Amino acid sequence: MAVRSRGTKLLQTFLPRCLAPPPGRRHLSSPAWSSQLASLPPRDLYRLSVTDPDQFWGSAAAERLRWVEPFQRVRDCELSSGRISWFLGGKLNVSVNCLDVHVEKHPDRVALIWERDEPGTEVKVSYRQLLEMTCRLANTLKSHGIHKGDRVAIYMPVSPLAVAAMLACARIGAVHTVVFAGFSSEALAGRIQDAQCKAVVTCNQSVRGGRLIDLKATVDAAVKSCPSVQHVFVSQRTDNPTVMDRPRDVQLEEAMSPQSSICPPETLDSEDLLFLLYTSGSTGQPKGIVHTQAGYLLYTALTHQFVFDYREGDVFGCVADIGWITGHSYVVYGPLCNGATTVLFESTPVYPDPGRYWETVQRLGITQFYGAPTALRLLLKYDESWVKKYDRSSLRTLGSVGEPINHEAWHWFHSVVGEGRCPLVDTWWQTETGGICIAPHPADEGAPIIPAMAMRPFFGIQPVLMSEEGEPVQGGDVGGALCISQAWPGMARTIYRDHQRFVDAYFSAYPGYYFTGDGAYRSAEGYYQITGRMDDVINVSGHRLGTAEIEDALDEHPSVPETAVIGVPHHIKGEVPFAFVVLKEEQQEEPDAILTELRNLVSTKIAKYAVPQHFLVVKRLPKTRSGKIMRRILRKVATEMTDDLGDISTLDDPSVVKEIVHAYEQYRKQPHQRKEE
Ligand code: 7RM
Repeated sequence: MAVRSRGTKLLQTFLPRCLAPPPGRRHLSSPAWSSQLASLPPRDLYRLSVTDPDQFWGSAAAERLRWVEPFQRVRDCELSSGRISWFLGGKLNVSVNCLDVHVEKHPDRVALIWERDEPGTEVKVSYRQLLEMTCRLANTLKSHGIHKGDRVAIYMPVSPLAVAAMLACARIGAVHTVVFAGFSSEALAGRIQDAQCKAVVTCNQSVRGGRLIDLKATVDAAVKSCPSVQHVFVSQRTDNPTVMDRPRDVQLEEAMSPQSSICPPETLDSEDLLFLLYTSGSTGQPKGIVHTQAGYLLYTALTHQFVFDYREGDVFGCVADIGWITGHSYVVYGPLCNGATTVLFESTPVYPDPGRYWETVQRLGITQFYGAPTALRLLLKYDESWVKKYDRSSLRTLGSVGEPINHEAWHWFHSVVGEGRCPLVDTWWQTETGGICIAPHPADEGAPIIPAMAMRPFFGIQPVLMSEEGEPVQGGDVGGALCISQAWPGMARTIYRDHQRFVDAYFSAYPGYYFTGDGAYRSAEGYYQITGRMDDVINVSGHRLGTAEIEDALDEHPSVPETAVIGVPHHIKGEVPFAFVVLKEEQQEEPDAILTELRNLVSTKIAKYAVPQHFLVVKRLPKTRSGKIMRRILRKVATEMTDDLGDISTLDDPSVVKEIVHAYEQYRKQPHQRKEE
């Protein structure tokens, strides 16, 4: 039974007086948005959300989510200590909100369209089927000793079973941590160990771009060093056999089939953990970002509706992998909470040819297409006929995420793909923010969209730009460090088992504010443009990588005393890692074999995409007297901007600069280096 909280009533008496919608404004038709809020223009909703967050979020949570017990208090947040709680005292179940509520109303509506690697072999899963699959999987987990609070690693490609595994965890109150199925066994093991996972859910193989990848073999290698893992559940994605180590290994489909298709949902507190997702920071191990139940779900549902102008009957196509936060929020939780039909894209943008995305749009009738700039930059190199030969008239909104979108890609996406008639939303957000924070609001008719600008804060988001002195910068046409001054329901709650690291990373640079790590510019009109990372995190094809992680992997090589990795621009991937490597004296003459070993090290320790595109062997690194590597100088060298090195007076020995510039010039002369660009 749905229980309404006090917020709804409050809002209904409050709204008509102060925020009457202007006449003639289009009604935003979303099935789950029932009150007068629905008829308000987004601009007025934004004002309400920042002037009275309790009112706004309280009503939204009461109306949009089904509660087992109503919450007693909308929020209790103190940014300086990283204490963030929303909808206190409320009890609910996320899987009920994503499944059961829709099965009651429209059991046969398609929940998932699994766009499998091979074009034309898509599989549709209704809400009823997804609920049954989720319950069977949940009962399977329970019968193998997994209960509320236990952590479960999901190492699977995008598929209905992967979604069911996430929702099955949510149903029984287990905490999932999805690990991108391209990560190496060591990266997987590190995450399993940090989270102390009791089980891993995987597939025998994955299929991508026509190629098979042995996921189970990677899991086997990983769990050797993970004593917490009691079971590995293996789904059969391909017909090829897998070595099973029973009773540890459990064939998933076999185990599910005798299970009941009903699983009573666990009642969870608003602030119980929903999932962990590991993400790179500027130092140390990846951080287990913690998201909780109600606030996260509500925030993804509202952003999914408003930013993409989602309406009932739409086919929502976010092509992200579920291993990234974008897949969590806009393939799974946001769309399913809204009762949408969501596409699971298993393939690649160029398989079997560069028309794949648009052929899929035509075949599935996709209405919103949400992708990454790196893929767009790759596709725009091909002839426009790859786009134009497919009917894209179903498209209504286009979206971009993951990194700054350059003007060329923006215009190609908007004019060629969208024929100039679909709003293109550049959406800025992070693993830590849970959902989109800055983006145009296409549902707000008449609001301008300026190319390549993330534009406007979402409901409840108050961006602040900070000067180098740590003071808020006022006015327009200014830049600074991007912070957010008030808590919002979708934000991360902590770093798993390391709250101090959470406070240090996000709340101590500018006390009282959430610091994003990104720089931004605010135009005279008050619109925001993200300029990129300010810390030692680089963004390869939209995926975050800490330079420290790569350095850690390289430094393990016995012949390598020291390395420094920076990001350099790349025309397709956005950025690629560039490694400066110091070799032991005796190795300096013949570095090629070592460089090959270094490439392998990074690939096995992290993932293939983390392997530096460039290696430059140097005698020593530029350091300050306190021993800090001056990456700024390395960046200038690698981007060939040595005319303007800035202040090098703090360098311990300024002659090192000449040395490195010389090494770089030699490197540039090697013919094989040039053709890689
Ligand atoms: C959703 C996601 C977060 C980092 C973030 C930025 C960069 C993401 C944009 C962007 C410019 C954008 N989560 N970033 N979106 N930069 N414009 N629209 O990507 O945790 O993996 O990465 O990605 O630097 O801090 S993430």
